[in-house]
Amino acid sequence: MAKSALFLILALASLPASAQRAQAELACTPSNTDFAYHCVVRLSRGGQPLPGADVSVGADMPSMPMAHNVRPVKAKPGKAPGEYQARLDLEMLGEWAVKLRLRGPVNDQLILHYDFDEKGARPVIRSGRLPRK
Ligand SMILES: [Cu+2]
Repeated sequence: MAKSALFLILALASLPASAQRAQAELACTPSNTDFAYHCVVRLSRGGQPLPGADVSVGADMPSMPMAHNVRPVKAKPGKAPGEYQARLDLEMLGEWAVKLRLRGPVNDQLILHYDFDEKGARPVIRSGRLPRK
């Protein structure tokens, strides 16, 4: 049991970059329209930028299930490799779960929790505690 677990860990650690999960971060600035943001998605895998992906960006509010219906938008390639641009038309400020659907060099789905305010968006950090009400 312990031996096979160790083997699994070693096997995962030696996976090539192409087999690692994609990672994403968001940088958003407010647009002239209320609750709409210009966002840049940075995709990477194994520490390297991940260009050439088909990226669609959706959003939902974890605290308000079913209350919002933000249609997923297709992101356009951005200025640098691994960057993608999308306009996110959110319906209010607060914590959103941004859902990235990736197709192409990777087929994956990533959920990013970000707090949107008048200035932009910051990742939601949870210190292992229950979410505050
Ligand atoms: Cu809401």
